[in-house]
Amino acid sequence: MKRLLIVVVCGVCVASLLGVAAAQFARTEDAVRYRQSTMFLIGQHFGRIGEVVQGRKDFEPAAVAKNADLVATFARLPWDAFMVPGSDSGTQMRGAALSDSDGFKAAAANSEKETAKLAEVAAAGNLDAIRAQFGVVGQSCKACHDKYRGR
Ligand code: ASC
Repeated sequence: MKRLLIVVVCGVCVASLLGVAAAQFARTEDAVRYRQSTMFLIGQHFGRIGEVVQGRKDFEPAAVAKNADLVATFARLPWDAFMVPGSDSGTQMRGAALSDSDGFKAAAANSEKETAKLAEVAAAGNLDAIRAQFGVVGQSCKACHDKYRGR
């Protein structure tokens, strides 16, 4: 009985170590919801910065800095949720994100890097510099979407 317990416990430990991304989510649909929720939040807060850099809203440096900080934080979150096998089914995610996971991770890392830089630039409060880095972040979003997001 004791031996069986040890075997079961060890089995669970090994399974959880091997599971990596999948193990972080109880169900495939949790991974989908997690990344879609995160992307929604990124869109909301990046969009608010967009309204300012495009001249549709007044420039309030503290508000832009807060939004950029949130975008940089959220941009660190969703990538593992794309690495769950089968989670592309019925979503806008293309299977290429899984089959070319190195390319996907590189594109994700670039977005993390550029959003972190946007947060830094926004904290300094120069609108022209914010506008320029906003464009760089937008390109990093687009580069990934072009390859790994369906329409
Ligand atoms: C956005 C948004 C995206 C990106 C992308 C940048 O504001 O919702 O998906 O920027 O359009 O090219």
